[in-house]
Amino acid sequence: MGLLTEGQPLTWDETKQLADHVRQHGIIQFVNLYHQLLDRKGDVLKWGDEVEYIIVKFDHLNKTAKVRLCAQEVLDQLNEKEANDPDNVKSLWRPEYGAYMIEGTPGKPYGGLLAHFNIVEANMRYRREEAQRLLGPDEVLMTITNFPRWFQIAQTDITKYARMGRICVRRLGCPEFTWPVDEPTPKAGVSRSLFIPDSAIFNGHPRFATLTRNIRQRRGERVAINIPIFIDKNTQIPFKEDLISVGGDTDSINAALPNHVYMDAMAFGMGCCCLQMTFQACCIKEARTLYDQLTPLCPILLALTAASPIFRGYLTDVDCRWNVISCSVDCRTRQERGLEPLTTEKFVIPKSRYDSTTLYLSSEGEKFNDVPLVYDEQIYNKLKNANIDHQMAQHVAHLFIRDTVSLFNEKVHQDDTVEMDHFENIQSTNWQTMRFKPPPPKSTIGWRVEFRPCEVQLTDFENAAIVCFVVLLTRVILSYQLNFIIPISKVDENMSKAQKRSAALTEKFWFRKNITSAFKAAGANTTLNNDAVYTPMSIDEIINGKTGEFPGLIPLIHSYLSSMDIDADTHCTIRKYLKLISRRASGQINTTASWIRRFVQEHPAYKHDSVVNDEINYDLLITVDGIQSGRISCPQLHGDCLLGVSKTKETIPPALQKVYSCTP
Ligand code: GSH
Repeated sequence: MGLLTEGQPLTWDETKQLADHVRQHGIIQFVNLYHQLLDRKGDVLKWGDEVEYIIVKFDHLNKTAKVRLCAQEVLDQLNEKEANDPDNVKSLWRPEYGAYMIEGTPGKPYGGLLAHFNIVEANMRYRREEAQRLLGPDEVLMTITNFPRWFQIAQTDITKYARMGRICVRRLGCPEFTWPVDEPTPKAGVSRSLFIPDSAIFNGHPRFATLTRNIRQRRGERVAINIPIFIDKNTQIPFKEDLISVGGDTDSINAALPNHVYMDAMAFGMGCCCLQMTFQACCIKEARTLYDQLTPLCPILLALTAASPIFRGYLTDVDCRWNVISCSVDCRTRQERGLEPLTTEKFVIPKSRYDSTTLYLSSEGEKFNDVPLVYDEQIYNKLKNANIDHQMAQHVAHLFIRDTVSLFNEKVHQDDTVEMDHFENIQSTNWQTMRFKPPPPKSTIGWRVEFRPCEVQLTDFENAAIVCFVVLLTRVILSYQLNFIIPISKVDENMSKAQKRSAALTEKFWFRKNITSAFKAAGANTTLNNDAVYTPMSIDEIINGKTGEFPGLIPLIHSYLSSMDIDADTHCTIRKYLKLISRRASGQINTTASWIRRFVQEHPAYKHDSVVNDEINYDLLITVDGIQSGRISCPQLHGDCLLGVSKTKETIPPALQKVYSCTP
């Protein structure tokens, strides 16, 4: 969770009037900070994970599961410890978009010791237990990317009620997926969703509702999310729901595509959970390198962590949340989406503000920036005139094509020499696969990058495995000077592929052939569209390697680790993590998405009509609870990787603290 400005939110009309003010001052703030901190060097590797959770309430008598709208109460208690003793807490808790979501991070960032890999999972477990203790007896904290069964329109009821002449009198369907139960309000409130009540949005802070309202108002209509339905043998084709029966208007009817699951609110996207990581680099140059080198890995990690095949109670043809969130915050007007000629807007903008990065920032990446960049030229010129280099100026001028979508009265006028809120305002609502983060003013924190694509996994073991894998990759990238850069257009193509059903097994991704060529050599000898640079590879080949052709990321990590002195417990933990990643990549074990899909398809109550009904939803979540708590073993998801687990600890033994350092 980034910026959480306190205060009184302005209306959308007021916010819109101040859009240029925010941009102008945001740029001044960035320039001031940039020059103050450009030469900041010598920071050490620090990193941390962020896990998002949802709270589920079970009704065992009626076999239903609902999202429990209690995040505020839970956070109030969780935050007490931090308020009393901020330097000595083992976890930090923050709100997220849903009133049923919370986000947890370790109390302090981890550092360059290899032994830190041995405490990640234990800390995740600590967090899970800490929050779980505050919940009711039938409530469970879950790391599932998406709550499966939101509002569903009951197709059979439609005919029944039509016959009774009551079609518009009663809302048809199943609005009872929140606890407390609440009704959507299609004609009032911030999201005006046909399906989700505003009470599902976290209301302990005005940011989330304000973003929801402003995104809708800026766009000029409700957001529209259409995800292809998974067509099973009994799926009703064409699949088209009776939106009028749930209060739909012409806009929603026009927005809903046939054979797609239609969703109309920010909650469908930002209400999903992910696993993020942030890395502190030693200096700005290293941060730019990491930003670029991790960019081509985003779609690969998205496919590998795919965990969301169900949306609004239907099996879909995608495995990931990414496009759903992207559409759920797509505030572009019709002109900006290229649907109408530009008359009042400045730009046609190809992507939503939640999307993949479009620009490499390092000198090695520059020539691979092959996607025409939409950026504000005036802002670019200002930045250039302030001695910001071409790529960084483009990057910021690109972020700043967006309007602020959340502004607070108290924050309109700021001291640009010391504050950064206007910059952060735009930065923190550009939700891209990677985020380049300048050091906050007056802090000891250095230049950082955030890795944002991963879907959250069911167990702490899996989440720790992914975190450790990505952190180790950053070490290997820097130590071996690896180069993953391919044209950014190919990364975009990979992002679309990564979300398809079973992508981890069936898709081929553009990947750089020779990743060990030093930057200079690669820059000098290769041209953009040269087949010599990149080639289609399966996730298995990328992760595990292909004899004689590609070394594979895991073998590279093993080779890196073989030169390090590691204690036995840490070594054992890392090996288990890498084994899990390796087997997911090879298809020996399922991705979370494939496992969930299979669970639904094999459930006796599934009618092969793509519908995930209450009973399946309940059984799925009960099983997830069993798996994440270790009561149910799931070889399809974990193979034998969990055997003998776990030697992870909550603290590092003092003896190990001095010995190992994996700083390159
Ligand atoms: N849950 C999201 C995902 O699955 O990718 C990521 C979290 C996120 O972006 N949350 C929004 C936010 O603004 C909530 S509206 N977070 C703060 C930030 O990005 O600085």
